[in-house]
Amino acid sequence: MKAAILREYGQPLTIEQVELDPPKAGEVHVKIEAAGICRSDLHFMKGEARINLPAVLGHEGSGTVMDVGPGVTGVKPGDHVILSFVPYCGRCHFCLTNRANLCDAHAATAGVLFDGTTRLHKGDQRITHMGKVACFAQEAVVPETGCVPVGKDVPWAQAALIGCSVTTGVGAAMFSARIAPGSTVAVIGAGGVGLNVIQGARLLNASKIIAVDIGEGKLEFAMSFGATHTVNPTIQDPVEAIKKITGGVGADYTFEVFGSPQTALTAYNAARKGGTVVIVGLAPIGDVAGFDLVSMVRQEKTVKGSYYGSTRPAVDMPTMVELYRLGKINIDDLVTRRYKLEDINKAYQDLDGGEIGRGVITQF
Ligand code: CND
Ligand code: ZN
Repeated sequence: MKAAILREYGQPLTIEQVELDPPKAGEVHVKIEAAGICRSDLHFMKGEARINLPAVLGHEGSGTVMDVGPGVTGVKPGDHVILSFVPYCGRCHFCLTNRANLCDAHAATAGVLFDGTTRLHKGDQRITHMGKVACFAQEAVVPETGCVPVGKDVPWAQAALIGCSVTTGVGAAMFSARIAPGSTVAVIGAGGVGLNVIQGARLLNASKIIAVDIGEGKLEFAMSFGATHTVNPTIQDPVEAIKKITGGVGADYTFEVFGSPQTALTAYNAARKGGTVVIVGLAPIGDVAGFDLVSMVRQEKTVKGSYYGSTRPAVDMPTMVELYRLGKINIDDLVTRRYKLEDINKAYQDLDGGEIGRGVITQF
């Protein structure tokens, strides 16, 4: 089958024919129908994050079940599924304490399936599966717990986005921050994930929702997802601007959704006394942000990370699907560009070049 392969950091992906072995016990063979263009994959392409190479990237996907390995009971051939990039073991400390997004068994087997091996290879050369999803390919073999069944009424691209940006962004607002009604929110970075934090804040009845982005087009687009105010840090100091909009105090909740020390510091400094700073963006490995320690103590600021929106994908993705069906979250307008798998490098140039919304591969 055809897949986009990352062979070297800093180099374009190459479209190649590779082999995919049949699913083993507890695994599912999926035909990929849509795959989202998320910045997390770009971090690997640029070497800002590390993965064993060669690798098939892609962690935001949807598809049709083709066949299942022994013991699989949750899905059957023909089912439509959203792929989760944190399949869970159901037995570790985190799975058993309602935090399956932090599953230990998944973390211990990064880039391979739960049994420690890959189904992807080219002859003798083993190929890494990003997030146990690897959906920049015609097909994938994934763990059963990485498949979330979805109704056939949900279009493929929209289902794929629930696989990362929607769940990560809306989840960050809903579960990581638990935004209280009437509170003020600032979101630094209004890309595919940030727009979902913004619409999550709207869903939770935040009052002022301030979108911060260096792209004017991004800011305008953010208004249609619920932003009430916009700030362009290339034009004005973002911390001063957020304080001004919030009556001089700063926002109750700030979200960093780009991935850099500088934007994390903006998020920290723009949070009000007693406020919560949620870090969603993945900064390049090794980067550190220096927060002022005294203000953190005297102002009791909370800084927290948010992985996969602090969701339990198996139960929270169906909630996202329902919110989409009810029109309470807008995924249709998030899908702004469609690509063929062959054009994946162009899709990533567009992402890095600041195109609005989310690109999705819909032709394999
Ligand atoms: P995308 O590139 O679509 O959005 C990032 C946005 O940040 C863009 O709109 C940029 O214009 C904007 N930006 C860049 N610099 C600045 C700045 N100085 N100030 C304000 N805005 C700026 O990326 P994405 O939405 O796909 O991903 C965003 C981050 O989230 C990225 O680091 C990705 O790896 C991470 C992420 C995290 C998780 C998770 O589970 N926590 C899941 N998926 C992606
Ligand atoms: Zn992602």
